[in-house]
Order: sequence, then structure tokens, then C-alpha cells
Amino acid sequence: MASGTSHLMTQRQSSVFDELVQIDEFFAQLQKPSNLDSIRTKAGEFCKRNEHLKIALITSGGTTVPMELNTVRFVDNFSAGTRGSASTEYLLQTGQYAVIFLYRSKSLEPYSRHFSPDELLNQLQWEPETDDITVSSSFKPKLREILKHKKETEDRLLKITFTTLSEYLFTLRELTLVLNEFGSNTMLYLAAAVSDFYIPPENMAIHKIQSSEPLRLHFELVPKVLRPLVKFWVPDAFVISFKLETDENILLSKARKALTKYGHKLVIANELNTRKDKVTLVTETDSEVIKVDSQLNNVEIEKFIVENVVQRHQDFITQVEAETSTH
Ligand code: 9Z3
Repeated sequence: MASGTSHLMTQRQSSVFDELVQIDEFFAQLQKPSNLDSIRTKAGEFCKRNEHLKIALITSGGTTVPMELNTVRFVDNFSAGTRGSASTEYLLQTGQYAVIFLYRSKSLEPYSRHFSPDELLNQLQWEPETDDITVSSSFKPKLREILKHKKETEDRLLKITFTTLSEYLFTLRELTLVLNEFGSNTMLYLAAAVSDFYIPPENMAIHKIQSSEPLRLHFELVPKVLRPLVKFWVPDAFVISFKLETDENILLSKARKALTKYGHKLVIANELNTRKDKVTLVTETDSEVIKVDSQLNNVEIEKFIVENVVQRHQDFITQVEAETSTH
């Protein structure tokens, strides 16, 4: 009996060890971004400055997967960054959070997402006589509202960009080193659409692939970093992941599977074409649907998602505090 148990323990320990080695090996073969130290310093200072608040890391937008080391071509995905940028605004507006917004370069950002550069230009008039620039009066209420929110929250927002899959993964890991210090006060809201596939640098063409013949590419699976993230990088944080499918029939079962596999608190399940109108919040014990008619009512579903997760995070903190005070 005793030897059976110790054998089991050894097996379990070795599988955790194997997993860590596998993740380390995966990172070791990727090109490390050169700005990680400065990101860590900036994030550390930002969190210190805001330690009277809860801290959220919101990821947003899609990662690229390069096809060549000297990259001309890459594989990308659909994500516009609406979910992440809108959620960041609503979370900041609660007044309870400082937010690190880790987003795909050139995807949507809080506040500026409300208009394209062209829309903004069309609302400005240059007066040749006075050389003055004026803003259309019909546009002023909307602009005023956005500028007001931007000003009220700018000290609590830190924006960091990524483009490639490896930039995203390295930066995410680096940020968790900072966030881990803040324990259950930290919320991770992982809305970025991160590639599941990549070409290992050792298998990648060095130069632009020539178009002299048809092309067949082989992608390897990206190891699931959510597992070490939940288990080792930020074990005390409130972690929320998103699950995206195009087949509604498998969405909830996949979301539940993710929850069991990674052991975090909440999976927000969405289907590609209805993602602006419906999400399902899946926990270990139940599920809750949030539904809006975004077109008809001019509302954003992120407002309700954020209200919901803020409450869940608070309940989590209260529970952790109660548990620590009884031990
Ligand atoms: C999401 O599911 C996000 O809600 C969207 C938001 C990417 C759909 P947009 O940026 O879209 O507003 O246009 N994010 C996570 C997608 C994802 O890749 N999840 C992985 C999966 O489903 C798990 S980590 O396997």
C-alpha cells in the first residue's frame, strides 16, 4: 500500500515536472523579445502606484504566426480587439481597478476604438480665414464623454503591445511575475485570440519563401500555457479565459473541459458570429447566459460581462480572505 502511494506520488510529481520542462523547452526555442526587462519594470511601477486598487490584466486581439524568420508572410486571425478594449473601458469606469492592457499592435484600443482616424477627421473643420480648427457641434457630446472618461482613468491604464505569438507569450509570462505579488486582488481576463499552431523557428525558412512551386506548411501545436499560468505563474489570481468556437454544439462542453483541464475560475464561451450578443459564463458548478441585442439597443455586451466578473472577483477575494482568517 505504502509503496503504491509513493509510486503514485512520484508519477504525479514527474508529470508536473515534465509539463514544466516542456513549457521551458518551448519558450527556449522562441526568439525572446528584447524589451521584456523594461516591460517588467514599467508594469512593476504601475502596479505599485495602484496597489490600493485591484489589478486586471486584459489581453486583446489576435497573434500572428510568422512563416519566415525574416518575416514577409504570417498567419493571422479575425480578432479586432473589441472585446478586450471595450472591457478595459468598462472595468476602468468601475473605479476599482487599474488595468494592464496587453493588446495586438494596431488592434482596437480603449477610447480611440470609438472612431476611425477618418471619422474623426471628417468631424474637424479647418477655417482658412482664421486658420482655426473646429469640431462639429453634433460630434461634441460624444467626444466630450469619451475624453472625460479617458482623462478620469488614464493614470490607471498601462498599454503594452504584441504582434507575434512569441511576443504575446513571453510578455504574458513576464507580466505574471509582477502580478503574482498581488495575489487574489489580481484578475486575468484573457480575451486575446492566441494561435494554437506555430512553426518552430528551427523549421522555418530563413528568407522569403519563393513562389516557384505550391507551398505546403506544417504547423506544430502550441503547448497550453494556461495550465502553468494557473498552476505556477499566478496561482492565487482570479483567472478568466475565453473559449471561442464556430460550432455552437460543442461550445459549452469545450468550455467546461477547459475549466477542468486548467483549474481556473471561469470560462467565457462565445460563438464567432454571435459574440457581440451572447456569451455563456461557465464555472465548475453552473453556467449563466448574458444576452443583449447590440444592434437594436445600442448597448455593448462587455458592459454586462464586466459587471458580472467584477462581482465574481469580489466574491472570490472575500472567500479567500475568510479562508485565510480561519487558518
Ligand atoms: C475570445 O473568445 C474573444 O471573445 C474574441 C473577441 C476573440 C472572440 P474581438 O476581438 O473577438 O472582439 O473581435 N477570445 C479567446 C479566443 C481563444 O483563442 N480562446 C482559446 C480557445 O478557444 C482558449 S485560450 O481555444
